[in-house]
Amino acid sequence: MFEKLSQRLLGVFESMRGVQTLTEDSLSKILREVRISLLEADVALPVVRTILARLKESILGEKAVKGTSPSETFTKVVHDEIVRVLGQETKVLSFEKKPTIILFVGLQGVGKTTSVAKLAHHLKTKENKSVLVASADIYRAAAQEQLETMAGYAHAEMFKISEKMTPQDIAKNALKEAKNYDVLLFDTAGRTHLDDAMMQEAKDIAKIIQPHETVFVADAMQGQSSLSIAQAFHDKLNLTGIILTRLDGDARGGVALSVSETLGLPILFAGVGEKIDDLDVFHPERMAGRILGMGDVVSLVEKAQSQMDMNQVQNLTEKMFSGNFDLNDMLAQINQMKKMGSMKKILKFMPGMGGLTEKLQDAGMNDNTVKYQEAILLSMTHKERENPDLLLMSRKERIAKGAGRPVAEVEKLLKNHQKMKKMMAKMQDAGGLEALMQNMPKM
Ligand SMILES: Nc1nc2c(ncn2[C@@H]2O[C@H](COP(=O)(O)OP(=O)(O)O)[C@@H](O)[C@H]2O)c(=O)[nH]1
Ligand SMILES: [Mg+2]
Repeated sequence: MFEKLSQRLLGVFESMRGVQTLTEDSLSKILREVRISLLEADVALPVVRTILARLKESILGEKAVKGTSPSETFTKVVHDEIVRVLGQETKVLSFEKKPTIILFVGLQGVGKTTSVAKLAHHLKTKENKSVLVASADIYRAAAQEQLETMAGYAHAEMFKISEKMTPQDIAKNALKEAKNYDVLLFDTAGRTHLDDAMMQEAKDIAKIIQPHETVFVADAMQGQSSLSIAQAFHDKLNLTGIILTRLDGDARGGVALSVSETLGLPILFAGVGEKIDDLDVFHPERMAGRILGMGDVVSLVEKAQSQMDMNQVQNLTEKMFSGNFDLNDMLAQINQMKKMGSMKKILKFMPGMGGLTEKLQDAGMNDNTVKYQEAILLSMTHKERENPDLLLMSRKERIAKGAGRPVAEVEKLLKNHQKMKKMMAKMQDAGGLEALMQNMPKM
């Protein structure tokens, strides 16, 4: 869905090729191009303004990095900004409460009922949760059957309503039944337009079920009108997150780039089709990568930066030796390795450390596996990388799926991390840090 925006932005970067220094003039010309790209993608005007202001600030603030062209630096700045407007971090739902109650709201036809069933499927298969679904839609003739059928695909239980139940009755009774489940997903009726009665009903339901998450479902194809509707729901219901549907369509993507920034809410999931498993966890970083289609340039800039900035290397090296080497550091190290060439190269500079090269190879630290390890690490949350002991089997499976690697590889990475930690201690004993810094060639 971001094809057009992708093409335009890539065109902007392309036009900067060969530019050696960025003048005030050329910068404002380029920013104007970016502005047009965003507006054409149907990004909301206030969000476009925010993005441009921050881009300008970052560009002017960015130290000129020797070895990178303005085009490369600019690409990285735009990438980082897109990650930011998409919500920065992947938001992971918490299921500490039992049952965890999630209320779905939004206009009619946006994909609420479908998303309830998809999320039920996701939670059952990826999170191993027991799920009850319920629908307060008593208005549309087939609404209850629709959810029941789709929930059936997910093998989730559906709360059965009896005749004459009001939406409020359904809320009360479904809540009672949900005591035996990990999660209650509560679907509501929508109207084709904003409507006081609909809002009041949703408020009544929220008051009864006291949801932990109130999710607004928005159709990415509907463009900017979704934003004011979302805002109206937010004002009344205190939304906690967004599900964007129809990202498989040919929408221009503006809603995705506007909704999180406008409401200050995370996009939790993206609907990417009509089938039960067409629901993806929304990763801002990966989405930005997809939009720009050029993660390589981003790391290229980082590579040059690291080669120029020995402080950065020193910081990481110090961390390596600190004994608190967690998976976030491992990820940072993988990034460093990509920039620096390889671990071997670093070790070569350290007297007496040559032998460790093989051991690192044994521990899986060769260039081929690094790519996969990075994918696995990126599929974890920051917290999980901080404390890998948190990782239960179900999460490991999910991480494996997210990274497109077998679970055994996730397990192996965790073991390798333990090994590395030990190895770091060994290096410290050899007085490696100072030796490393002294022998580092001037780059
Ligand atoms: N292509 C596509 N269609 C979707 C998606 N989500 C929902 N739909 C379709 O949109 C239509 C309306 O969905 P529904 O869940 O009934 O919307 P509700 O009125 O908000 O409950 C159905 O035909 C769904 O199959 C999606 O992510 N992609
Ligand atoms: Mg529905």
